[in-house]
Amino acid sequence: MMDAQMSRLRAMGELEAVRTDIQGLTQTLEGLGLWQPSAGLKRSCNEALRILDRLAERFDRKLVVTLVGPSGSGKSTLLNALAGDDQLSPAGHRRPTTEHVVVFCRRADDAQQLVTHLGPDNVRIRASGAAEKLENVVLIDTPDTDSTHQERHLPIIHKAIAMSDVLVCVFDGENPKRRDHTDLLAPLVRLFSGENLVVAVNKCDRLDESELTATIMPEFQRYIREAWSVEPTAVVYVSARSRLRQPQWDEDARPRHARDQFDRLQRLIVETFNQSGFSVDRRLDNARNLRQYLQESVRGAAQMEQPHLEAAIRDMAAAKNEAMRQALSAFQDHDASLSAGINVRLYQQLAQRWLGPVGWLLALWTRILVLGTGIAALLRFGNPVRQLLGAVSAVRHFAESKKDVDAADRGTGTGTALHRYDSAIARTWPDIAENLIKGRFSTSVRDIQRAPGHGDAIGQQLSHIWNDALEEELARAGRKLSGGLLQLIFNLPVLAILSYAGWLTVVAFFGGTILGSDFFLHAFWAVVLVLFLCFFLLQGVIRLAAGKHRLTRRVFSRVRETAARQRDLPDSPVWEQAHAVLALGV
Ligand SMILES: Nc1nc2c(ncn2[C@@H]2O[C@H](COP(=O)(O)OP(=O)(O)O)[C@@H](O)[C@H]2O)c(=O)[nH]1
Ligand SMILES: [Mg+2]
Repeated sequence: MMDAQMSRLRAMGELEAVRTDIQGLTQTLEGLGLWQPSAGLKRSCNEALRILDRLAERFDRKLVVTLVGPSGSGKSTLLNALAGDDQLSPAGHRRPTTEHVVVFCRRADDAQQLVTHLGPDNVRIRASGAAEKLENVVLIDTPDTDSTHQERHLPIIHKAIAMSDVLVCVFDGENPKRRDHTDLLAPLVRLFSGENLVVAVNKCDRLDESELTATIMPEFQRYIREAWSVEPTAVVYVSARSRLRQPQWDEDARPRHARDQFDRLQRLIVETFNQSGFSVDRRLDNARNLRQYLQESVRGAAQMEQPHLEAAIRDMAAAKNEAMRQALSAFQDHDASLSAGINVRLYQQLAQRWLGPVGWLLALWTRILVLGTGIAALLRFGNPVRQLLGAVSAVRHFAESKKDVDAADRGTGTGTALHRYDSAIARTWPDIAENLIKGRFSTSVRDIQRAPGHGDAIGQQLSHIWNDALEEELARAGRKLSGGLLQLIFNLPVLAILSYAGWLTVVAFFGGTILGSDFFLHAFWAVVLVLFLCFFLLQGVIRLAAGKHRLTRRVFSRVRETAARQRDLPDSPVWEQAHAVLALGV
């Protein structure tokens, strides 16, 4: 008893794990709205989750074995033969014969779940003493499919199958390889693991005995394996009608022989399936099979897109880099004030690092730069982001408003830069979009607004790269130009004069002599002149080492390098989903 409970608990746990996996898959698919197959796959996942719900509900209940197959193949006759009651499910030539799901079970409440989910009108319960051998199994016959009531019957059949554990697929032996029948069953069969599938070729009494065993059955077995890509637990030939209590053969259509495998089928149901505890394993098999089937479907669909999406991703990255390059070159060409701004920032760096009289003068000079000519450049340069974003939105509305484009064109290099960026993307986008569409992306990707990097995102990315590069270059130049030795050399002359004048003053003071004001005026000018001289020299050195154009060029080349290295295109659904679909294929 304990063992049974433990194994049941373990099974419930595994069922939950399967459920979580399928839910994860559904969530992934939900994020792939642009990839068209995702809708259908998501539907399958949801359907599978519903089946798992049913399965969890009936975990403790009897194994549900369902007969399915084309109309007239002999499902009802087979059920009657298995039940040992000729009248259990209506069979015959006049269509429709079976209009309801017929449930053969021991007690009426064995069929309760079916009644609840299919509706009482669609279920006929045949609780019978004849079912005494079926301790743990419920047998179901399904309604006709190709009758006038097909519309009404098909949903019932689907629902019944979703609540089944084992499928017995019945084929008409006189014409077993009917494509439409195998195709009709194919999507339903996929819900079951091979272990839980039985194929019965009925009416074998109509076929020549030796042909049946030597040719028909082996060929049929191969055919089924190919059509459904599954290995059923048994493929048997039966003559259901011969096994009725009263077969009532027509005189002109008596059986051609008495050979069949009905007993094997019956044993399978009454002995194997009927074992207690058997249902838990069967159900887990089905659940695992369902998960595997969904995972394979998703992987298979994603793999089909691989070459197209890989090409699209490669081209997107290349297009972005090329567009970035063009944008940056325009930026560089046009904006001379940028260099002035960079120059001011360099002086700010140095002012912070330098000590001594030259350091004070540097700080003063930086102030003057900022307040004077520098201020406009600093603002414009200090916030390229705002300029970029303004230009982006201007260019983005290209189609709607010529006025905005004119404004962008009239603007500085940044406007042209973004314009160049967008037109570079616009040139390459149609080809990329076609590749995406070949990878079954929605045709809405043709819209240029879908192109990665189109719009604000690229402005932000650019400003990010820009600011990083600028800070690094400035820090580097600042460090190089603030070495201790350099500071010492340039401060030394002023310090020497200061010390000398100080020395003379102090010595004179203690000698009792008071120096005249001429001395101090002279000393002051000597200090000022030398300080200015040193500062001019230092400016020369700064210009040589990090001339403003040189520094600007450095920043640009660093920006360009970083931009080329950037592989990701942030906030772009197309880019992200193309990657996600590729990842599903591995
Ligand atoms: N010769 C022969 N006829 C059968 C056999 N099984 C069923 N039939 C006949 O095929 C017809 C359709 O059977 P039925 O059970 O109603 O098929 P269903 O639509 O699949 O339920 C009936 O006339 C049956 O008597 C069989 O094993 N041999
Ligand atoms: Mg029937």
